[in-house]
Amino acid sequence: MKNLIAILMIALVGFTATAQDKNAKETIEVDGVCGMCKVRIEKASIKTKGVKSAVWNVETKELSLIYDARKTDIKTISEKIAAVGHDTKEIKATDEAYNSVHPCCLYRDEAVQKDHE
Ligand SMILES: [Cu+2]
Repeated sequence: MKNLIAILMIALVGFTATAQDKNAKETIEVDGVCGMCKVRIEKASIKTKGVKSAVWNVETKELSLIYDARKTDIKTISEKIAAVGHDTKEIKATDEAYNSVHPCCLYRDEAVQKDHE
């Protein structure tokens, strides 16, 4: 009987994990400095197929995501963000993409970082 309960528990946990795939929640680090960066980062995330919600916090540099894990993953989302010029922990933006952002958003520049403090 105990074994049966254990099996049921494992099955239940497994089922719950599968059910959550549709609404996977994850927070990743994304570099940026201002409200314009916020709009750019969130837009790039939301435009990624499978992403349901994306909220970036300028203070903590954290991007809170809700996405369908069957359709996309963190790597894909990170690539989309890097493509519009923002570094993520996993994927760095190319210099070309980085230089395409508004001059006040050049977050790798120390002077710009100071400006936004
Ligand atoms: Cu900005």
